[in-house]
Amino acid sequence: MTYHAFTEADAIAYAKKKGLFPEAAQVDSREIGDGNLNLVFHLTDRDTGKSVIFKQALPYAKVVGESWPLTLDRARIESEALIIQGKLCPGLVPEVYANEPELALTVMEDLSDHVIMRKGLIERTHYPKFADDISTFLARTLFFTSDLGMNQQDKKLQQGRFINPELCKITEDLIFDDPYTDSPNNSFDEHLRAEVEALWRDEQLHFEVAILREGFLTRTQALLHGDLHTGSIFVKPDSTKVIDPEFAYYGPMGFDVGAVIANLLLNYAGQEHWSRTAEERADYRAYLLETIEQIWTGFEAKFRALWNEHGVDRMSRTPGYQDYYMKRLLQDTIGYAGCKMIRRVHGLAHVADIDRIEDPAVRKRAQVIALTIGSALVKGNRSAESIRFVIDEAVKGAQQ
Ligand code: SR1
Ligand code: MG
Repeated sequence: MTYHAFTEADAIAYAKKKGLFPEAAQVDSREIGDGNLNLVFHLTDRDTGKSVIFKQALPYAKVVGESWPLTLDRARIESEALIIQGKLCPGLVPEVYANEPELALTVMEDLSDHVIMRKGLIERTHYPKFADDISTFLARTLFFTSDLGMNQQDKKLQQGRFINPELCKITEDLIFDDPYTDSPNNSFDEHLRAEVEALWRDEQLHFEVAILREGFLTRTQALLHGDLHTGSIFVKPDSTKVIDPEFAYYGPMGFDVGAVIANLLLNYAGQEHWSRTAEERADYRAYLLETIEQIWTGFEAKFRALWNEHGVDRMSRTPGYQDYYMKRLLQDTIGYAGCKMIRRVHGLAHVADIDRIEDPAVRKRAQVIALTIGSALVKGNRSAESIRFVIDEAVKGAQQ
């Protein structure tokens, strides 16, 4: 079948043709995609309740329109990455039922009993299993796709399947370039102009971003998810599912760990509004910071254990090397977390945690908190010694 963007009716017809539902079934189809790039259809059989998700890539970036063409190959990358992640972390990603490259379509498990984590955090929900689950996901996917945990020739071949230049270019521009200059891609409230212009002039910040950008462009440490924000994570109090790895490519590990931390901190900034009282705000912020600390400590312990037990590289057992590697990974995590916070305040794509705050004065306070913490993380990344640095900067950032 040649590529065409599905309507809700097309999705039903295709599902029946492929035998996912009987021909006579009464199937409801709803387009529910609220991301920046793709169509997502939720299909349910009215009688049996059986449901599946169809995710279809559009040949352009939905958030901008047809003027921004985008490769359909990202659907292949996404389903291949999901399959690799599913093998390494059973239960932590949705099951892929089918993949149709010509239609840029992936058919996968319906996760509607979960909620998108960004929404859950805005509602100040606690997820007691999340830190353990996401640190497992990060440790296992990053370790076993790296030269530490996989045959180094196989890794190079695998890298070839995940070059992903067009989606990397989005990241290179939107995260590591546009926010630091007067780019037409930026979009921000006029009330924030002075803060944004100060950031455009901040050469110390630009110097650190240039180093982090170089890492993103040149370091092929592990197969990354590549876009691990809280809109790419479905949660329930007892379950975590990572979705949407269409940005997957071989890059620096800290980029994925930093993405999770950044998005918890964006919600931390947004609590200026979402918490109704000072006490509620202090409680939920403490929960977010505790979660960040648990994610890093859990990740580090699991990654070191995998290294000690399954390391394939003789030289990586050289005394002192693991400590050196983990410290650098922590510093990268902190630097990338900062970049990922800053881009969501005045770059092209924002986050609901801050953008949905209606009162401009409160929204501005949240934006300034996010920019302050983000800049501190970027500027301090190469001297940070522990995850406490992030916690301390978050507390300071909220005190202004
Ligand atoms: C044009 S795409 C904008 C953003 O959406 C995706 O989720 C990525 O974060 C990308 O940077
Ligand atoms: Mg996405």
